[in-house]
Amino acid sequence: MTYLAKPKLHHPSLPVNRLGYTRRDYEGTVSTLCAGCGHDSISAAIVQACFELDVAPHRLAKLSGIGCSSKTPTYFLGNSHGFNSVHGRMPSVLTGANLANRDLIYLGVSGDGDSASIGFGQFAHSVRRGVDMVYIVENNGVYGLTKGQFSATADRGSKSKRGVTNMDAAIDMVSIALQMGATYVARSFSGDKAQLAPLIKGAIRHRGAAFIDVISPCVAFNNHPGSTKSYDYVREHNEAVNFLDVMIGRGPITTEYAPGELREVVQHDGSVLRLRKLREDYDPGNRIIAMNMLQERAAKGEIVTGLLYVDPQPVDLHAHLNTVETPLNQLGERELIPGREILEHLNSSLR
Ligand SMILES: Cc1ncc(C[n+]2csc(CCOP(=O)(O)OP(=O)(O)O)c2C)c(N)n1
Ligand code: SF4
Ligand SMILES: [Mg+2]
Repeated sequence: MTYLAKPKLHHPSLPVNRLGYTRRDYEGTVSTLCAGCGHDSISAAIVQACFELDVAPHRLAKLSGIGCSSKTPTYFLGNSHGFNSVHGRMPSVLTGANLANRDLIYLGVSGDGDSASIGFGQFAHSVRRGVDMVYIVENNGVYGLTKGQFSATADRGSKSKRGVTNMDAAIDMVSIALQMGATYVARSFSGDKAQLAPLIKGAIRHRGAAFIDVISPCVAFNNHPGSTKSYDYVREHNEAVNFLDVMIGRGPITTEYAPGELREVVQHDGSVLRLRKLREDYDPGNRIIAMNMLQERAAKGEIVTGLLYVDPQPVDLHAHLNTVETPLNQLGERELIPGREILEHLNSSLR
């Protein structure tokens, strides 16, 4: 396979972040996806989020499964760790990597086929275990890579490009993530980078299972009238409940916000999620309200977007398992060879 590298030359006036990197330093190779594919816009939002958060590229690991969506990690964060796994198996590979080295940021990128069909069990269990990760599903309602079969997230009654009606019930990934106990749950649209990039930033700073469902139209197979995952349909039926800003340290509140419209959530790591409320009655701190609203709106054919739920004090898998703080590859001889006495004590406790 050939990958097209982008030219290394950077314009000298490109802005740099606190680490001295330009946005270009967070890009990958040239995308081979169809022109206009929503997935490329998600890659651009990931690049923006990592650039703005001053993420050191070597401190991030990107993992994926199989699909057009799962190919995208090649097109962003070219200087980070990467693992392109088997179809539907990204969550278990990510879980293993995270258990071995808790010092990295884990970004799982998957598709609706990869996560709602063959990998549905893996998705559900990684979320219910509270793996500290950012899990992004690039949701186009079809298997794009294998030429447009309905996926399990395709809405009942929606039509394929050839006019066939989908008769099966849709799996709503956001509802499942909420039910499985994800502690940061959001939905967005690939065509709305201003909404999506801050949601990714908030998820990166979250210390628990963060899930983002991004509706990402497939221009080749699912962007026609009759589809509920087309650019036109999503633009017409999108209802954002809030708009997020992520502040590292408390910045002053700008005049953009009218008093009463703002809700601040301080996360475990000190970052502040500043939510501009677009709906007065929506509380992102209440899992039940989020689940009810999603169901009500879905019944009307509406797509609710924004930060739907956040628990600012999540408890992740490492805390559940009481694992050692040090990444396993940094453990020294003293910790790994505890001596005869401790070993005998351990063995006798297991007899
Ligand atoms: C074990 C296995 N089964 C089936 C396939 C064929 N396959 C490749 S990608 C894919 C679906 C991809 O759909 P999705 O995750 O939605 O990604 P998209 O291409 O739509 O972004 C399938 C079924 C495979 N590669 N491996
Ligand atoms: S087939 Fe669909 S999902 Fe795949 S690259 Fe083309 S537009 Fe994107
Ligand atoms: Mg898909």
